[in-house]
Amino acid sequence: LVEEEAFASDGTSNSAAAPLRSLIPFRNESKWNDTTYYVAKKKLQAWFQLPNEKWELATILSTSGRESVISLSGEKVLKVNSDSLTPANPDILDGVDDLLQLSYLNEPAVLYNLQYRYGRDMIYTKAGPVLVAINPFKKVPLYGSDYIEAYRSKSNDSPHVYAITDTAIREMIRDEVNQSIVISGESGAGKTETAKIAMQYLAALGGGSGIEYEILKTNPILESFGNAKTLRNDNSSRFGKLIEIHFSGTGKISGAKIQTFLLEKSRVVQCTEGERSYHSFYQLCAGAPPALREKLNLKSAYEYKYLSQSNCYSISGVDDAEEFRTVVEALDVVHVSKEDQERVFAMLAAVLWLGNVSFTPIDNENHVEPVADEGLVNVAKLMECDIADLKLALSTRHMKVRNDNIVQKLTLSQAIDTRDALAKSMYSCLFDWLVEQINKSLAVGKQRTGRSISILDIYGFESFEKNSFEQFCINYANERLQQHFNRHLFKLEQEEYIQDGIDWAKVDFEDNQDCLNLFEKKPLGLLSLLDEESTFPNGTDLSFANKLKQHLNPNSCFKGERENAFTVGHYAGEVMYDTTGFLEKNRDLLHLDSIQLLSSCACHLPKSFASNLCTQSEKPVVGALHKSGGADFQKLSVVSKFKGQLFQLMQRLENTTPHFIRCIKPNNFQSPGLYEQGLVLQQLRCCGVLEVVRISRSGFPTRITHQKFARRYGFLLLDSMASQDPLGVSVSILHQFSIPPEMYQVGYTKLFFRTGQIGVLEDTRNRTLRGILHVQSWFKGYQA
Ligand code: AD9
Ligand code: MG
Repeated sequence: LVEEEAFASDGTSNSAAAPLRSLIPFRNESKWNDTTYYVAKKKLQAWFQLPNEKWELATILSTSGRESVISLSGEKVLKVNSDSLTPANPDILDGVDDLLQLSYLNEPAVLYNLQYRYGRDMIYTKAGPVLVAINPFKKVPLYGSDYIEAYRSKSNDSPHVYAITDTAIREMIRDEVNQSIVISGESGAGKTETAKIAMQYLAALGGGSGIEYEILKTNPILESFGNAKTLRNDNSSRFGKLIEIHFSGTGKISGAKIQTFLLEKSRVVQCTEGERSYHSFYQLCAGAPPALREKLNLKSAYEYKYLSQSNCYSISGVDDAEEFRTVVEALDVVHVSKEDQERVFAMLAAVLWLGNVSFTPIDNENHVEPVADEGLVNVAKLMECDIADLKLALSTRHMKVRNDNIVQKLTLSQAIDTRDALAKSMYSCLFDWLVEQINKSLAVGKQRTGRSISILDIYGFESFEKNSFEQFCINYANERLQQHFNRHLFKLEQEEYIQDGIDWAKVDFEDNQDCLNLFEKKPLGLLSLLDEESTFPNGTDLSFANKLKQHLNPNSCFKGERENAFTVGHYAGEVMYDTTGFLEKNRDLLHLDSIQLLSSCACHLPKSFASNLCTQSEKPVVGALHKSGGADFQKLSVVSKFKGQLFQLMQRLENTTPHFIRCIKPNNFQSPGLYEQGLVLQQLRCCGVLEVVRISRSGFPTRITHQKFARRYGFLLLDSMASQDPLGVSVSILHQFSIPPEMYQVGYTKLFFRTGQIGVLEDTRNRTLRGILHVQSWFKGYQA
């Protein structure tokens, strides 16, 4: 029974990945070299895309012209357009541990291979030089000292974070070059866990001095202060992190240094229903011992407005009180004194109490002042500042108009903004201060060789329904990292061809330079225009959007059709950004009055926050700090600072041999065993895995050593040819089966094939084997 072509072959239906598709031409190999040849054998398998975009394995029953008859699972038979079929790989390639071993490197083949492995708890797969890690969302038996030992001794060579880390160590020692492990992927994909797994391996192999223990203990601290429960991940890192681990001449860890990027500070004062603010707050509220509790006037989490607004206090399976003890223990290990720990907790409590400060009208012009209640009293006490100063800082603002210093009273919304800005600043300064203390404790010892391995755990490309300033910065960073990634892969590919004596025909290579120019060009790039608009007192999010349209429309990566929004064509897909809030977030203003308040505190922590905020400024403001005049605090805009950090990061990475790990989230439910093809495919595109595959495929992706090739196919030869050396055998096989010369290249050690060629040979081999088996069984029957 043949059903009429029931499915549209262009797969036009609903998919989250659909918008990305148009931008990334993933050239499916939908053509066999010679279809009739295959179909004659009636065993050809192909991928057929169902209307829901899922791929299903089909057997081709017959083909004539543009139409083929296929059978799907469940005996369903369909007549379809031959163009809607994509070749599938022979069974022997099921679950190969490097995607590049696939004969047909198309999207369904890649998806199927990863799924095949994932279903067997093989969460790691190589894509050439890149390690793909699919989040298992459950404990998998792949870690611990036995596994570490197996990778160290090379008795296990299946893909693993340990294997990548081991390679990094070996190459650092062998080549005397610094190494980096660059981990990316979207929220919840497993970057932070992967980074910790790599750190464990480094600590196991490079341990001995004890400093490795301190390094591992930085994780609970940074996760407490920089991670939060979000809708996507119960332990989402809200900052980027680079940890540089240094080694001594004997290969032992001698110290480390941590750099962090762009902490999401808005979370301190507002977060979405169902999400939490930073773990540190809940841990303190749940775990502080009675004496500390009393000293800080601590209440339960739900009594603090900053924490109660999102109506989410706990995380299933997590005991915040227990976590608090872990953090305190870790702070001890990295030598933060008990007194300083208490000050840190006082700052956390002060931030919480700030959120409870409320305001009351003082005149008929909407001006307000803080209510002198428990909240205000506690903030002053915890910050060790004068309550009158605090009150003033939260209700007035010093301005300089021409040459006059005037004091402006604040309206309710201005006062709330001022209060929240102070809370956000205090928290992010506290975070930076902790990182600084950790770095002091981990400071590289004297016997350093200057060799290091850096691990980068940074937010991946983000594209949501609504994208704001945060996504803008994150995606800009990813654009930079993608360029680094492409250049490196391209270089590696080139090196392998040259090493094996093969012509290096230039493969076409998509560069993202145009998109980077769109961001970085001066004076007419996204970043410059944003900074310019941010310095105009009358600049608004709308005027910014208009300015972009006015200047950037000719750029092919830019579209600005809508009001208050613009679209960037990123390497991973188009993203529309809503400009609402861009200017304010980029300015990130903290009034001079607030900084003065911090510097007036008796406690050394807020004092040091104030001086740190001053050193971030473009202009020296030390003088201004003591004047009552002066406008808002002048400092580097957020994007300028971020761009600076990013350039520094790229420079550091450029001087290392990179190793890439791409983490993939198989479903949005944090649930084990569920593999959603569409979601995985979208991420494979975004994180450049398909780009690796594409770059490799544009050349000769299948590589087999002459030995292996001769062993597998040698028996197909006529006797006279089979006795040669492996290279000779390889060449004879190629000739005997008339593989067209443009389909392969013969290297010194390996054969290089175009996509699909191994499928042809495998088929011949199988047919011959079947023939032999048939003869054998006939022979046995005859004997009996
Ligand atoms: V985010 O961008 O910081 O929001 P990450 O860092 O990519 O994100 P994370 O490492 O936090 O994700 O992983 C999310 C959760 O997945 C973890 O809390 C674990 O529950 C789970 N996970 C990730 N990797 C593994 C693993 N190798 N084994 C078991 C894992 N569980
Ligand atoms: Mg993380």
